[in-house]
Amino acid sequence: MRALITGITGQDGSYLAELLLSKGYEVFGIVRRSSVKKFDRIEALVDDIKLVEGDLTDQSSLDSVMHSVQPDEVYNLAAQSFVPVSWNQPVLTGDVTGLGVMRVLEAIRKHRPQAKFLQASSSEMFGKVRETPQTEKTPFHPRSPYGVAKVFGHYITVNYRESYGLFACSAIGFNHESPRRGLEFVTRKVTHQVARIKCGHAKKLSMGNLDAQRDWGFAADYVRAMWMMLQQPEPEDYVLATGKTHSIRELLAAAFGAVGLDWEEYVEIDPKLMRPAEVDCLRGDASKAREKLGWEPQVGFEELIKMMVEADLEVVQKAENGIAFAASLRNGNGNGNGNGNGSSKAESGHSHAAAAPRSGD
Ligand code: NAP
Ligand code: G4F
Repeated sequence: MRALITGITGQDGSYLAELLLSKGYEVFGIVRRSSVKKFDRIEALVDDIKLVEGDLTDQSSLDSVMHSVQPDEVYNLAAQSFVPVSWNQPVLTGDVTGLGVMRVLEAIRKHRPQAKFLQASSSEMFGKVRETPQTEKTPFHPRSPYGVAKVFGHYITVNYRESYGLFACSAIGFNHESPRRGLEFVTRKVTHQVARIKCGHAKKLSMGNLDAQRDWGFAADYVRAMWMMLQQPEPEDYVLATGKTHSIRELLAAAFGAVGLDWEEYVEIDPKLMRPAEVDCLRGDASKAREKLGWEPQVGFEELIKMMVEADLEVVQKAENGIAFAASLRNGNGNGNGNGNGSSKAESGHSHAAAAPRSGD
């Protein structure tokens, strides 16, 4: 079997690539041209996967990839996925996160109509929720340009299934996290800063709305459900969620608590981090996925946050070691041992190796 993943360099893409390789798939991933290659999350896999250049804003690149790869399964995980950026870059977000889905579907329709297609839709589509918990039947009321773009992506997936008979499915994913989560998202922002505070590198954590509530699960569980969706006899849409909701305050308590600190001594509110329109509370009902796919998330909230804090403590300590090693080289006494054990291959071999912090995060 041959799979094509858009967004393979992202959090979910890296877990999905690992899962598909473990099942014996030949895995292709679309990557964007960039002046600097940022393949941190898939560094351990680069010898086992095939990377092809393309961009969701460019139809011709998607056509040519689809024509040459001829995949059996296509997973569309690529998106401008950070909600606040969607207010600053609404047109780009609409182009990539919304129209990009249609471009991938067009490429499939023209060059590989027998391929099965998975769209990574989002609980952000429920936005100002009409009912709780949210199911596949709950009406949408998105609250950001990102959410609006995802509604387009969802309905164009349904439409290509109904118009052209494509095996096209929409996975309505609630928030899912991991040590590989981008540093701008709230869970990773918190766990990474907790690690920095614990190691003495920071004193404060600036936060936005502490009242928001999310249904948080573990990313590896969610990509497993995406794969299961494409193994069904019929293409259908599924909510993927844990069914449990926690507030940002509870997230802070869990993360600081994991290293024996009291969050209230470190957190300050920055009004600039409040959103123009907020999604107050999300809680998903994944009964359909449980019953039809036999899917159950394996990792709960407390375990997830503890895993992320521990991974970030490692990230911060490795960075410290790297700085110490560089200093020892400058001073002429570096021997490559002890503090300087910074082999990137070894690091990325860690099963949930966290993405290294990037400048500006
Ligand atoms: P992520 O870490 O932000 O990854 C996004 C991926 O999209 C990256 O590989 C990125 O490539 C790629 N990308 C961005 N713009 C592109 C473009 N113009 N052309 C081609 N590739 C492009 O996101 P994630 O958390 O893994 O989420 C995966 C998908 O699930 C996204 O569609 C997201 O909206 C959706 N989703 C996520 C969650 C969640 O909680 N994680 C929940 C619901 C839905 P670069 O590395 O080059 O930037
Ligand atoms: O972690 P977040 O940025 O995730 P958000 O906006 O829920 O979106 C994520 O989940 C969606 C699924 O529901 C995905 F579709 C989307 O791609 C992305 O993966 O923020 C979570 C909550 C928000 O209510 C936000 O206002 O945390 C609140 N928050 C409070 N302080 C903060 C902060 N969020 C961020 N990023 N940074 C803060 O300082």
